[in-house]
Amino acid sequence: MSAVRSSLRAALKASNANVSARFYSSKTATLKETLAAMIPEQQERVKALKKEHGHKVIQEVTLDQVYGGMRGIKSMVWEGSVLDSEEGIRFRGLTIPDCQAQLPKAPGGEEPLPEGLFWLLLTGQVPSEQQVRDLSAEWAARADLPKFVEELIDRCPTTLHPMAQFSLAVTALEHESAFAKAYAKGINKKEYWGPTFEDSMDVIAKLPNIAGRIYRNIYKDGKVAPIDKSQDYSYNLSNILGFGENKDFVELMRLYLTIHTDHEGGNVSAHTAHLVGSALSSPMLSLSAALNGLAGPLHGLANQEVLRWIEQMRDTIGTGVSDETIKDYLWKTLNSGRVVPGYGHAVLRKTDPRYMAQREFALKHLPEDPMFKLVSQVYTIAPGVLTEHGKTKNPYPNVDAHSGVLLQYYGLKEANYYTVLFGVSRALGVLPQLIWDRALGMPLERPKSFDTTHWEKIVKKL
Ligand code: HAX
Repeated sequence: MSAVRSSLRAALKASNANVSARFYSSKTATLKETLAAMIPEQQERVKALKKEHGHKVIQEVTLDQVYGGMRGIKSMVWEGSVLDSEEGIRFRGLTIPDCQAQLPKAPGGEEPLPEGLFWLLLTGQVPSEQQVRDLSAEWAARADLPKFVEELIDRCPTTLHPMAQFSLAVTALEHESAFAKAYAKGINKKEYWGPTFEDSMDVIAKLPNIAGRIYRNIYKDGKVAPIDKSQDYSYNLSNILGFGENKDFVELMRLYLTIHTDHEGGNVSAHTAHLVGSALSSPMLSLSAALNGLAGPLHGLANQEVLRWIEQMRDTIGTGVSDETIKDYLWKTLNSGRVVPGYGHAVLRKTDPRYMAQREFALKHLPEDPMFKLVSQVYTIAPGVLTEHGKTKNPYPNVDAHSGVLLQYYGLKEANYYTVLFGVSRALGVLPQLIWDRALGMPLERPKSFDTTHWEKIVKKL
């Protein structure tokens, strides 16, 4: 115990952590204390792993992989989650149903709180109820935006896409970055993780105000409700959007913000956060870069595209139509050279468990909604059509195939906005890794590239 205590003290000192002395039981320690206690052991573990096995060849890489978006090349470290092509995501070993069962919930709530998932991703531990309540309170206390960021959002034209506004506002938080300030003063690299943690907590705490303000400005009256310091993160986001009174919507947000957080390291947004962070850009700049990647239609923007596509389908063919009519509509989409949004995945080869979690929610709360029924009907037909089409390696639905239908049911009908909610959640997934990247001293990321002439020479010699 005394060895643990002394390594903890050393880690806290090294991180410049401003924490009060308290008993470091795993059920009462703050998140920063819990993390600080883990870092020295993990540093030693990685050091020993590299020393003993660093020279070993992990896998061979084909030219197809080089020209194929680096698909499947095992080359990243990501502590929070691992994606299995058949089973789907596990967060620190827990499946989505495990998280729904084990993570703390709001009083009277049934869905897990994203605060708990953030804790789990960062530490690998399931927090106690009190630890999660304290984290909700800490985020609420850090939630205020600098005046100039509010004004920046308010000055954006309402025609500027919400994701562009979101990324702009997160970039502007750079002004407050503890990491950038500490770096400018010459912080020792062993201490990087401390201000990275503080920035990550700050930026996450401010996202409901940023995301909510963008929504209220573009689609409503521009008035932004204050943060309620006695409430959880998802309630506050819902309330700013204008849905705080609707308990089911708040529950949906808790589930939504939990399941969209993390999907291992190679997806565009996660990889971008890690890559930009490897240059020692602040958490604010790393996150805003990740959000720009999330805003692409092959990644997070697919949730917007799905709802538009479903609405167009409904407007063209109506609801309560035959399977054959839906099949024809799917073929029309494919034959026009477009993708079926919400279907396919770079890694998954089965239905995404994040889709299933949202489907379970819909079956419980809105089983008779005509749009849900349409989405369910597509779910039974699209995999067969995509298989017959013969291109996609995965004909099953991904996370984005379902989220819009849930949001529109509760009145959040502005599909252009949907990826912002994904972005709020994704911050909770990519920032824990950035903190670990700094704690483990991960270097600048710099893979090797060649032009095609050079690749021709290389492969001809093989
Ligand atoms: N509809 C039609 N064609 C599809 C398809 C779909 N849903 N999914 C894949 N394909 C096509 C690809 O375009 C590709 O065609 P080409 O050979 O002509 O280029 C071919 O099938 C092989 O692709 P793949 O290997 O199966 O898939 P990738 O790993 O290259 O891409 C994508 C994965 C998710 C980008 C892809 O499935 C897609 O475009 N899906 C639709 C958009 C979407 O739902 N994106 C969200 C994914 C989840 C996510 O990141 N959320 O944030």
